[in-house]
Amino acid sequence: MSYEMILVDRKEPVGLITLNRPEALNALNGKLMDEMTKALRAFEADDEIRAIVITGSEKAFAAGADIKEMQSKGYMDVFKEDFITANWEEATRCRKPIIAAVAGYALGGGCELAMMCDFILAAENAKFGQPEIKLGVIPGAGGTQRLTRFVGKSKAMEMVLTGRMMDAEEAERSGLVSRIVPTDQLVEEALATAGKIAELSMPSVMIAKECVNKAYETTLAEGVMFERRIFHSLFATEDQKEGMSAFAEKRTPEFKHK
Ligand code: CO8
Repeated sequence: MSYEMILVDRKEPVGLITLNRPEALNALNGKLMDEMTKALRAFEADDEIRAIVITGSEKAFAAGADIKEMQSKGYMDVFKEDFITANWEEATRCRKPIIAAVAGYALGGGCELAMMCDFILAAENAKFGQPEIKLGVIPGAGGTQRLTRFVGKSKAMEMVLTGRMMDAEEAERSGLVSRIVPTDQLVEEALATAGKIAELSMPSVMIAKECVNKAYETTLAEGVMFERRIFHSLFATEDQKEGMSAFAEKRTPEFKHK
């Protein structure tokens, strides 16, 4: 499949999607999001791909939804097309792990897209923000909800109400990103991290992701019970036998991903 606004690389067992609209700091327009949705679906269906990295350029992961594309829309336009659910939420539907590798600006929809991924690796030059308030709107792809869960009410409220950006240090301190890496090593480090995950048993990885995500959607008691039942189910996999036997035999496991 050929794409115009993203680059897609199969680096088995990792799939790499690079947002590639440099003239607009990777502003996320409908076409780019359609392409990303297709690329994510293709990786999801590809048995040789077991983890995904989404990245942008050194200057911008993405400077938000495309303001010029949105500016003339009216209420009935956005209501009728259910702007944005159709092509913005694929990252939240993927069952394979997705790492957002963020350098430069991750603003508005760009920050929201990064937060839809399973975790964010930040380059030293990363800047996160929800500046929609300065445009006379508010975040529309989950920013008010996900940012608040990541960094807590006070910081989320300040960022959403003022549009102030957070640098990588503050983002790490606040729990928005898992770690900071040198800017010129970001993609390499994200691919290496994704590669390590992809070596592990795929059913365990997919199920672990489901369990962590469940923590956002349920009570502690229900979440713990969900985890326990799912934990039990992994004893039906060949990989559980292999993983535990390999430990006992002091060798590296060879997971079959089943
Ligand atoms: N949309 C469209 N074009 C953009 C965007 C954007 N979000 N961001 C940058 N660009 C364009 C600029 O217009 C400029 O184009 P041109 O050269 O044709 O004038 C080019 O990218 C380079 O940008 P700048 O010259 O502004 O670069 P600077 O280095 O001076 O500044 C900034 C970088 C600070 C990132 C600045 O570009 C900026 O403030 N951008 C807008 C950030 C913003 O407000 N983002 C939020 C957008 S709204 C949003 O994301 C809502 C999400 C809701 C859900 C999604 C619905 C679809």
